Amino acid sequence: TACASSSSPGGSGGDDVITVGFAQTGSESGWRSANTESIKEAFSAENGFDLIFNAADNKPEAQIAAVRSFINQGVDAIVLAPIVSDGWDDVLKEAKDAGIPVILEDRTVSASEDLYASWIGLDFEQEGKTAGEWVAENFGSKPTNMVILEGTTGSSAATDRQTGFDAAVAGTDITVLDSQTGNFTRAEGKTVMEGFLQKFGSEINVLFAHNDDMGLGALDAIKAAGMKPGTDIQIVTIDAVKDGMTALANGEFNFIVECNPLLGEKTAEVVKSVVAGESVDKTYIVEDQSFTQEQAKEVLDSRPY
Ligand code: GZL
Repeated sequence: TACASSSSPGGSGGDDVITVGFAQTGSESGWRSANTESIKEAFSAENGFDLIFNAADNKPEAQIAAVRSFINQGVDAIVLAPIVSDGWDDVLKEAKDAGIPVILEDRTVSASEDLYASWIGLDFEQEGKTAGEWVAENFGSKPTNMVILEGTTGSSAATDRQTGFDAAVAGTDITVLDSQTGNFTRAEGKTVMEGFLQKFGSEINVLFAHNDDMGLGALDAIKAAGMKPGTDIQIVTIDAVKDGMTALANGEFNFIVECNPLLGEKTAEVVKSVVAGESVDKTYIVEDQSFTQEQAKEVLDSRPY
């Protein structure tokens, strides 16, 4: 005979264990690794969770399939870091119909907000604006050519960072020679930067990379072209992961805007409230900061990720 099922809709643990399906983007960057670690640490057994983890290898269709699988497993809640903003309406409706709350962390979706319980994220538009303000302050008054390594096409992180950046450099004497996606990865950042260098070479004064990892990939291409990163081409990035902050401290990057990946604790707190039927805010934005080369030297050894 079937044993008594747990009190939660489909949780596989004991009565008060919360079974959570976590649909992560993949492992595309240093930021992502830190984010995954933060979530796994917060959704531990000793914190009362049974976490089912899926990394979708940066493939939106695989991530949708993962969420559908969590619904079929009857988890108590789903945490989702959506690779791209669009395409979520159907599967989020299925989760809602199954009575399974969805909590977004990191990036967000374009679907109607009644299809998710809450979003724990970052102000990507402000991150882009802060990066753009640095470029405008340091280059805006003289003719300046720049290239841009965009994040994953269609992700809220890339879209909103670019929106903020564009607003900050509007009206300056800065020309964008080219802007292409490097999909937030080092490898693609390097390849796209090689293309930029073949086309524009020493005409390029500034590189804006939507994340450290693409900027780190670009470093290899810039050096291979016989140019000095941080001097011949000044580089501004977003994330502030250890390798990025190291490049900033040693003068290869010029400015980094932080994007805090440590979202696990807040996300776990919100999941517990939602599962307990308590009301939660629709949005929780985690604070960011920014770093110059001098500031990076000061804090490098104490950075948690
Ligand atoms: C931002 C996050 C982005 C990071 C990248 O919150 O979605 O995805 O900036 C990561 O490093 O790949």
